[in-house]
Amino acid sequence: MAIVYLGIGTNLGRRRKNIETALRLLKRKKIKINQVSFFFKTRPEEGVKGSYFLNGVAEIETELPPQKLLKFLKETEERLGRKINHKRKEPRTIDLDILFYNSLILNEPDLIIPHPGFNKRKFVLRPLNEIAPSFKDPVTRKKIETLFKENCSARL
Ligand code: PH2
Ligand code: MG
Ligand code: MG
Repeated sequence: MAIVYLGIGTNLGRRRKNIETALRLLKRKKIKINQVSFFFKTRPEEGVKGSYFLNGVAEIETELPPQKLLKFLKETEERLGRKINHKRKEPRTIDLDILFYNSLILNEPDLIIPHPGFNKRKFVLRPLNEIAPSFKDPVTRKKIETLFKENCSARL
């Protein structure tokens, strides 16, 4: 069993409903949802178009290896209306990103774990700090609460 942290974001349509549907679909694949953070409104960053996001994170437990989990997350995004070959900056009904997979460090063309840039993103660190402050980033070996303080607290 792997403990995985997922980043969840939506900035199109009925955002709360999108999140609820996504979580329900995850459970169907024998994915256990251990914790879900609060979701909060954020401004689109990094050039993403459209209006506000709802962002949060979830801690799940799964037997799926990373690539199979990625495939399932993409299928779930598609079921919620996201196009298969979506562009990076398009608004999205749901975006499900693998932030951490145990303490794995993975560098594959289509899957990098930990998720690149997570430690600069307030919309990830803030909810992650709520549910997993003591989790250690395997790259910097710093706790989430430390990364949160270093990168976010001054700008909250
Ligand atoms: N995701 C991005 C880029 N920009 N901005 C916000 N506020 N929330 C996101 O989830 C987000 C973003 C890439 O997927
Ligand atoms: Mg993303
Ligand atoms: Mg994504």
